[in-house]
Amino acid sequence: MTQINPVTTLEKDGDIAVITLNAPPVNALSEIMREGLIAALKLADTDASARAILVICAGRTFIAGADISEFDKVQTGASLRDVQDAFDAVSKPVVMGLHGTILGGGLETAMCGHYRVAVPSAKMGQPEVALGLVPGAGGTQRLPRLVGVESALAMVTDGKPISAAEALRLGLIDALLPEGDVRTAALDYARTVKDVRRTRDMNDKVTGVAPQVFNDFRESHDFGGFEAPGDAVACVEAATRLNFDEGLEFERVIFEARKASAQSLAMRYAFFAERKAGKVPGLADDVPILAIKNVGVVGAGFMGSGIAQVFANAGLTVILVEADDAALARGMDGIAKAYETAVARGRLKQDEADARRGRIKPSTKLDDMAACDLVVEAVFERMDVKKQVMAKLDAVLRPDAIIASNTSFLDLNEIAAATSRPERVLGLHFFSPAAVMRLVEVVKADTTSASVLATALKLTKTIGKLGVVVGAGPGFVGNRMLLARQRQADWLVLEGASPFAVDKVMTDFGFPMGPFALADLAGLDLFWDAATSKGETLRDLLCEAGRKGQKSGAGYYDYDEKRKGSPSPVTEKMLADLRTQKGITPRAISDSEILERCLYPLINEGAKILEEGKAARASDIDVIWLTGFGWPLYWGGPMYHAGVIGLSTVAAGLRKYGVPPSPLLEKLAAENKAFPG
Ligand code: 3H9
Repeated sequence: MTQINPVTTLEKDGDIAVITLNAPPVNALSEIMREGLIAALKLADTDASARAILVICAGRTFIAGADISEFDKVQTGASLRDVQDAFDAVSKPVVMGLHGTILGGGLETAMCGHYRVAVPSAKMGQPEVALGLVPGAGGTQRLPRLVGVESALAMVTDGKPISAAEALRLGLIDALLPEGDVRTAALDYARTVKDVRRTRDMNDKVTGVAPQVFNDFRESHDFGGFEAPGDAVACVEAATRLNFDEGLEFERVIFEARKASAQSLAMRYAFFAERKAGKVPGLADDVPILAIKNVGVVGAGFMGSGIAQVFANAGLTVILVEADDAALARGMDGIAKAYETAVARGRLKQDEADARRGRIKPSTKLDDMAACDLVVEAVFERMDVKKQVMAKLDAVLRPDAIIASNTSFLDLNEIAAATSRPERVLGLHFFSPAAVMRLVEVVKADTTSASVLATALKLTKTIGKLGVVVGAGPGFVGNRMLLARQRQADWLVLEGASPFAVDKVMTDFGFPMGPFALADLAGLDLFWDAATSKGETLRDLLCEAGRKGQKSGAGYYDYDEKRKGSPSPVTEKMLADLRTQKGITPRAISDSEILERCLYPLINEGAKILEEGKAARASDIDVIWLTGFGWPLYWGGPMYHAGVIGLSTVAAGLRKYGVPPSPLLEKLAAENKAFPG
């Protein structure tokens, strides 16, 4: 065996030269990998005793893409273009043996080989759009040559990987191998191949494609504010009107422009921010993790039922407890319906749905939870109710069991103190709908032990969620910042903006909905009490009039039977009356003022959260807003975006609108710095 460099080996197996790349964790195609691969291809090609070449990767995956961390640096050494040229120069058949996640530059490299074979569990795709990029190593030119324009357009614009079976059907790979050892099966395949077959020379599927195909595709797809998918379409289109080398050059120019774009910078930041979020400063790697097999959920309302499904979907047995039979039956009906819908929409097979549903055991007795390793309470959001449930759970559960609260706003320290085991209490703040939303704020009470925190974080991974650790305090991170925005939004409408204009500015910025549509969705009576309502705010007035949001058919907006909202003249009239009552003469408010007043106080609240140590890093706050609150990915998150605008601009804006900037924001603005990642 020849060790070409630390990550590349070349060896002979009979008359096949085997190149193995080995750069854990995901074999990203960094400079050393590119150099090694090129050198190995050259050497294998000159070996007269080798009839064909097999390229495989060690570890959990074939190349998962170009090395994203290199994109911000000046590129040195061999480029991915050099890699492509090296493949094109080889005079022997090259087989690519694929397993794991063959993504981006990984798939592009695979397509440089002459034959591709994969195990059934392999997944492959061009996810560059998720980083604000287009494929930049020939993907937009080779993919349509293999799978045709229609499938290539879908893959480069939605970025979703396809299965190996689908890849075989489309012509992206040549054979499915048995699951397991790729090397042995791919070697067998390599022994059968005879000819060199370069993808660049396969022009059938890109010849004679009518330009209308691309116009139709553009017209039938809405990419929202994302720029990259449209550019990717242009690159695939280029494959049908330019020769291969011209097409490559066209793609290269667009890739470079995209790499330097604000959107791609923000999306690459978000990629690494998400991965950093799982690493908690001060939490040692060797903290004991407790085994969680049996879980319980108290409260079978919408939230509790959703959380129960999340656990059941991940293979855990769940006891779902509700106080009375009727409420329990309603919860279980809702769960059954959710699984039926999943089957009807083809997202789940019937037997899998039945198995998941069967893992949720209904009960009206907390005592049935005695064997649970962890219980989440999802009861009514009121401190006295929460404390009562916590105390009861404390009495029923094993002393080593963990109790988690799903409170979204209440003081977790007070909740933990209602038990005799405050070190085993924490918050697991799921977002609604729990089965869909990836984010879970893992709330650390002052007393929560390191082991309990580490266990909860591991659990969020097991159930396919993204756990971000936050400190206890009203609203934790996400809702606390949301409240800062809502306060400004409420003032804006009193001063003269319509709620619908505020929402439009937010949706134009890229949020899926604005603050008032969001409030309607959550229910306007969430923090409203008829007994104490003073009728002093628009929300009070709406609730008093029975307009409690989407669920009651009206809130800020009027809703039709399909829950589609339209601006309501009733709300406008209530608002006008409220202004008169308060002696406010409405003024015209510009879109830019609305935008600044909705964003800057939210950023300011984030700065306070950082100052108070309630979030470990600014990027954790960004991840929370990106995954839990619909912050547009291409703006990178509020704290990142503040850095792009400039913190001094944010501080000046806050002062202009009468909001004192936080000391941290002031300090960083004065030093001309951004929030530290
Ligand atoms: C591209 O290829 C452009 C080309 O078209 C043209 C170029 C000219 N680079 O996610 P995980 C790290 S763009 C560098 O936790 P998983 C990651 O940061 C790229 N690092 O594991 C983490 O590091 P750490 C197209 C990368 O099992 C560690 O690996 N490709 C890269 O949950 C483990 O990652 C993509 O967009 C990378 N490309 O998921 C694929 N990928 O341990 C992006 C990962 O220090 N990657 N790392 O925190 C993924 O989607 C997932 O990482 C993957 C594994 C599915 C592969």
